[in-house]
Amino acid sequence: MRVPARFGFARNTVSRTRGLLQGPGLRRFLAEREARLEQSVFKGIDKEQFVRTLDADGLAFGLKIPAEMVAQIRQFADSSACFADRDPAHGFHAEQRAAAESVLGKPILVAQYFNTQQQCAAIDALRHDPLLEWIAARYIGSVPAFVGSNLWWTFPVKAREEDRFKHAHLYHRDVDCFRFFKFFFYLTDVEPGDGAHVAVAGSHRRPPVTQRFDEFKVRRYTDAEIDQTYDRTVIKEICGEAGTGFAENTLCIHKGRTPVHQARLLLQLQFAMFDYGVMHDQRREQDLSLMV
Ligand SMILES: O=C(O)CCC(=O)C(=O)O
Ligand SMILES: [Fe+2]
Repeated sequence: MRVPARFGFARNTVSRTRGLLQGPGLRRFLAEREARLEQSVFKGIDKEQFVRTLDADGLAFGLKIPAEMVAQIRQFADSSACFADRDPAHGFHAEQRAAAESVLGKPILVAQYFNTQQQCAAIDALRHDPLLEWIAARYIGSVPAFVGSNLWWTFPVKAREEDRFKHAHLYHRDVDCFRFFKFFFYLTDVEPGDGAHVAVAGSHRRPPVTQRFDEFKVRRYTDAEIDQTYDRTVIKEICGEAGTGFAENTLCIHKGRTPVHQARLLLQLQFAMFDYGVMHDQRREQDLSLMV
């Protein structure tokens, strides 16, 4: 899937065909969410405009989680173990990061929670929010598959280069499905220096080509390659207070900045045309263990 999905014509053909086959099912799905829109926690969003912007720019802004929901997710994070480098054997509680780092013998750049949707009611509510599901269906053009929630800390550390590479702190694009996108929500205030997500608006339609066959490749890019290819005005460093949310088709060039001041807690909800079972955070409890 990831290989054919690198080709624009394959992405468009598969999306259109599936949209046609699923017409009635999609209309029912949209109508059902529209009937429950007042239950959404997101108010004052022009949903048609949101989807048009997401389509045109690969990025759409303006979502905000209510403060009490932010508090519930923070509470979940404070009371649960996170896992260094997303490794189920490397669990620790965030306030014990220093001890975990001495066990691992390196700075911890990223630590992720597991089974978040099952264990945190606020995350489950967001995943089922009628506005988010409506946007997903309309954008994907067929009944959307929810493929996973992911909640992780990015810590302000002198990270190893291999960890910055592994944890997407170098520019790249994701080729996860024929049609897919992600909602991102900050659960901490993110100002410059706090590990902002950076994305290049419009680059889902215009990948950088600085090497031969680049349009079909999936690789990491240097900052210089991106700065040379795109106008500064379309390179967006996305900041915002806790609760801020946006949607991104991560075929757009993007990266996480390595924080230098505060840690960033981020929730991501991903929707796609198909679920290949590789983006979710579900792990068997018996496979999880604490380091400290
Ligand atoms: O941590 C970030 O902001 C980047 C994450 C990323 O590359 C992704 O979610 O696809
Ligand atoms: Fe990514």
